[in-house]
Amino acid sequence: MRTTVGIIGAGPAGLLLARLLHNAGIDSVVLESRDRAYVEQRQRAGILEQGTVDVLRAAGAGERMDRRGLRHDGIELRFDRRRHRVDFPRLTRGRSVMVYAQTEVCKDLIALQLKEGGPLLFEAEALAVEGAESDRPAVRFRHGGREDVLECDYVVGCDGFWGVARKAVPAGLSRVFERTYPFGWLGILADVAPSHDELVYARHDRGFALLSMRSPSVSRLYLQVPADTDAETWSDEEIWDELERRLETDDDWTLRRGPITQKSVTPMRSYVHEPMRHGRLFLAGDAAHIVPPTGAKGLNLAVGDVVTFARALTHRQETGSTELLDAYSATCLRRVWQAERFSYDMTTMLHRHPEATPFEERLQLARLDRIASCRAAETDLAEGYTGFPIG
Ligand code: RFL
Ligand code: PHB
Repeated sequence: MRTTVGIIGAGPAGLLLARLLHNAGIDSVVLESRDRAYVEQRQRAGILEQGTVDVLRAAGAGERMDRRGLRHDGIELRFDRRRHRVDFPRLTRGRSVMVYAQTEVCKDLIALQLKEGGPLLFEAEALAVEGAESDRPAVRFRHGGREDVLECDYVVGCDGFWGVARKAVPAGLSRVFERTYPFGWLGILADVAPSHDELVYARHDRGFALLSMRSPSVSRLYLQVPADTDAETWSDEEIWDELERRLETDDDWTLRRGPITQKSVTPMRSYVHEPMRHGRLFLAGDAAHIVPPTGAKGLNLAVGDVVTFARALTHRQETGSTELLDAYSATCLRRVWQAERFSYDMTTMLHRHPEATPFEERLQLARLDRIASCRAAETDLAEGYTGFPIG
């Protein structure tokens, strides 16, 4: 098999890249190790930045999002039983975010790719990227019980944190910047209308809690738990009781309960692999970087990377210049580090660290109070949350 761009992974990064390249008249093949149902059901992100919404619309993938997605103009911060709303459009000259699940973005992009785009192979596992330094890189993969080779002009590793693409960068040329956290998130999906019309991020002495949603009738909620927690050790009633405690306020707000349809624990990590390019191998999305989910940035970063790559390759095809491809890693990393900083700040401001001193706990409250009382601090949060510019 031969193609211009070999894409490993059909998460949001790989699928959107295939769409952007198709729209630019550049052919690609997508290899995905899992089956279609798995990719379409994997519960993950829920918040699309303004820039991500704009990119999906421009790519012709925004039709269902515009019908089903929920535009949100703010979030609520809860601390000390107080509530503070951050109004995005007021602070950012009109920007907002969209609540539209990653699963839905993937379903939309898969349907478009199968209808209009190039090959998208499910249950096709990339085994290794070969010849990244040459001008004929290749992906060795297994599909239908057979090993095969995909020859490419470029390979883009969109295969997530556990993928194989990153391993093709020689150890001596890689630098990894990493931080793990001693806690994770217990996430639930529940068949009950959200108890608030916007997302609620709560700092509580017992730990962080987040109220989010998937639709007007489905709630998504998270609780900070110790990193090694087994989700099954929490009964449904214990989960609701703990959410209620951490989200409590001084007014008459109440938490609606309903049947829990899914629960799982997600570990938290900050991770950046530099550089994001080696020869003709480019890394995009979680394959190159991870942020803790508190800032809702992971999917949005993946979108920024593949937009940057598609622009750079289009520029190369149109002008013959490799200038933008050569700048790919540096261009992406600037935005990645801003998102790393934002996600780290949100995480450390809102979570209970098991070793935090009373002094550090007071500092967390002071940071929240600063956001609630100072427009510059609040604007900084609103700008970070609604997203940093791509490119
Ligand atoms: P993905 O989605 O992990 O997709 C990688 C794909 O590659 C496939 N793959 C392979 N295919 C072929 N051969 C191989 N050898 C392969 N190895 C792997 C995998 O099967 C998979 O299909 O990476 P991508 O595309 O970079 O997208 C990244 C996002 O999925 C991720 O950053 C977000 O989900 C993070 N995230 C959030 N991001 C946001 O922007 N907003 C949010 O609100 C948000 N909330 C979250 C999140 C992540 C969470 N978890 C579970 C980690 C909430 C949670 C709980
Ligand atoms: C979600 O709805 O899954 C979600 C929302 C906001 C976050 C993280 C996850 O910061």
